[in-house]
Amino acid sequence: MEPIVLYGAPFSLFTGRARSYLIKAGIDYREEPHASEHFYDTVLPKAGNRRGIPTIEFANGDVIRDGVAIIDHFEALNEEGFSPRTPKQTIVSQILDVMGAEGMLRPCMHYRWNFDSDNDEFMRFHFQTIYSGDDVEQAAKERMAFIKREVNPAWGVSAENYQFIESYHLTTLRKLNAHFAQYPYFLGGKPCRGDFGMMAPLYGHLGRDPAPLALMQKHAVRLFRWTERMNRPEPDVGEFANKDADYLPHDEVPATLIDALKHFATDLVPESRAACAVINQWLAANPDTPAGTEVARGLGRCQFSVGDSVISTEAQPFRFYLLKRMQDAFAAMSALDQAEVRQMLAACDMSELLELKLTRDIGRANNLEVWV
Ligand SMILES: N[C@@H](CCC(=O)N[C@@H](CS)C(=O)NCC(=O)O)C(=O)O
Repeated sequence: MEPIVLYGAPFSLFTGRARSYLIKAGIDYREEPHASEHFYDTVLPKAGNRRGIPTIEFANGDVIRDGVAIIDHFEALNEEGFSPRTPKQTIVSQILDVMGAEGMLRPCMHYRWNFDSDNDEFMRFHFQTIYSGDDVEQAAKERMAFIKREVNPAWGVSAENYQFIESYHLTTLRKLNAHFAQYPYFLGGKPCRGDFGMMAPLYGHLGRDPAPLALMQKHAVRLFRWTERMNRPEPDVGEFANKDADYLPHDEVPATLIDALKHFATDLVPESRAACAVINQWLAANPDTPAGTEVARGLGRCQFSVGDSVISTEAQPFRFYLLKRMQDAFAAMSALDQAEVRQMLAACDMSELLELKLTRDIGRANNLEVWV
């Protein structure tokens, strides 16, 4: 079979999820930049005209846009081989997928854009690779200035929050380092969907840009090793005595992971609560939105507090598209399993995630997320 083409970029956040999946699933692919006539003329119209990486193209011309949709496609063919089967592990894998979709955008953007002396040359090179034509330098410069000026504050990265973002990230490094000192992957000896999700923030930005990479290598070598491992076809578990290539037995969610989730909850839960309210207000104000309408990336500003920090950011519906999978999986469980999951979620301070629901479902059509 001819290899598929992965339109992506080494420094792209969301490409990290799909690339790692393709590697671990043994799928033959070639990665290419999307700055080509072929991409714009032929691929983009099949991608719902929403330019985004990752997008894949099969030899027969079929296209899938969106990292989660790419994994869904192959997982359906692969008997959901990277989904744990037991209740607590299922839920944890799905929560990590939600975290990976948007949960770490603030550290990702802060450590990329506010450390120019470390990152500037690196970023200029990479941004030039996403343009073609005569003046890629100028195009890259304008794009980078736009992100600093518009995108960072829109996503809650502003000077009054730098300190919070840094202390949150250093805790993330510490907690995940402790976890990956014990286990090669989040749930033991094999990656789950949540591992792929978490590669999005933890590789393309936080595990690769010069400033945050130096931090990760200094404070979290075992987490750094996980980012390497996730991009290799072999299990890459040489430093571990236990080489079982499976999820932990007995539906175990280890204490090191509970501890990390508890930390993630401090920011994920209030942000999801605030975003849910804003999006539901939007839905109430726009009841006539026809079924099949594309879901916008952001639907208004939401505000929430973490400790002393007040964060204002875009309310993004995509996280609820993924969160609903977790809620649906929970709803399908027996009362006994639900009780175990509830106990685990309480230990992670994440019980509320079961309740945060949009009043309208999100589906997919023509390679876009749409209102059902
Ligand atoms: N939900 C999408 C998000 C993809 C996305 O936003 N990708 C960014 C780059 S990491 C992008 O393509 N931005 C617009 C562009 O480069 O044209 C996914 O998970 O694949």
